[in-house]
Amino acid sequence: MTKTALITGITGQDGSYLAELLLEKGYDVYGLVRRLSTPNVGRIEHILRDINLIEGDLTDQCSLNNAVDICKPEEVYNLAAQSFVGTSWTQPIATGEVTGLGALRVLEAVRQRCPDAKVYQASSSEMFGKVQETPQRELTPFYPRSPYGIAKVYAYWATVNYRESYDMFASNGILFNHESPRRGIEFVTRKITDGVARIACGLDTELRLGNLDAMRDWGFAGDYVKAMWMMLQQESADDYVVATGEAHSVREFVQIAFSEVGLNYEDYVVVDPKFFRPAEVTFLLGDPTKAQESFGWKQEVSFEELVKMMIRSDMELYK
Ligand code: NDP
Ligand code: GDR
Repeated sequence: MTKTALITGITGQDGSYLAELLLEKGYDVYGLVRRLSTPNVGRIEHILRDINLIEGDLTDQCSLNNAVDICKPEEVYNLAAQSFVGTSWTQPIATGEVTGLGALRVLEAVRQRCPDAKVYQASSSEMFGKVQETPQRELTPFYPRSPYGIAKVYAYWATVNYRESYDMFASNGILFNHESPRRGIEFVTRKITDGVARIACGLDTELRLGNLDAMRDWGFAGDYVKAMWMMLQQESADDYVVATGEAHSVREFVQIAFSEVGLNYEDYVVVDPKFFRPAEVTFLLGDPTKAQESFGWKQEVSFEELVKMMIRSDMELYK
């Protein structure tokens, strides 16, 4: 029997990989897309014929109700968000509306229209913020450090609450940073690989960055969308950390990226206070034991392979 899935945020990095995965598994895939002056379908251009797009917005309850009425999904993946932490200080209200309340609206649409559907909520390691223990696991207390982190904590608890209040199948994936050649250009990994490729091709002379000592647990987005799907195949809903269990600094990422094209980062990187954040999350490191033991998830792409994959892709683009 063919299953039907609705993905909010299908035009984003994760949405595009998840859509590919679900198509491979034989799903009917529906994606929610918002109206923009120019459609942002670059990441899903190659599968546009295989998926169905429904217009809607996480700030509009009617459009979400309508979307679930149209596709009657068995699985709903709520990946849509204002997902850039930096922007959450300049647009805190919009971030709260979309990233926080938006998740509640998705839960409401499912509760009212298709209560048997399983819901995946894209929760984030940013909820741990000023970390209360290392490594961070499912029971580590939250201490968000940005309006984005606050909004994700709201969405996390809304998901738990709908599970407990209405017996809905609603799971949180607490995912640590995951990257790919499809990563948005303002996130530090892609900003670095794009910048290095530009410098290597003679199009730029410097790369301006913020805190080089920030530590992140970085994995490959293609591996992480598999965990999302696995979570919804379990007997019951639950919350899981997905991470590699390895932390690296922004500086290490920069070093490997420049050395891939035979350059020394110290000759090109300029630290610019403009890219420092009002409050920082300095050391994120996840413990994925529960996801590994419950459904056998494992990381396939290593940190070094990830950096190299992203550099190769950006070099191709500029060549
Ligand atoms: P992206 O920023 O690449 O994608 C975000 C998606 O949300 C886009 O499709 C965007 O659409 C959509 N969107 C934004 N605002 C709205 C709105 N008002 N209504 C409907 N759709 C909207 O994020 P990622 O793919 O990297 O991340 C996916 C999810 O996982 C996000 O919720 C993110 O916060 C979360 N997350 C990500 C992690 C990561 O490392 N990547 C780690 C942990 C959590 P458009 O194309 O129109 O802008
Ligand atoms: P993050 O990702 O905030 O972890 O959120 P980002 O790549 O933006 O920052 C990672 C770290 O790098 C430092 N940094 C810089 N960051 C950016 N963007 N630009 C710079 O020039 C720069 N220089 C240093 C930052 O200070 C930070 O410490 C991502 C998003 O995908 C969220 O949606 C998701 O929830 C979390 O990962 C887990």
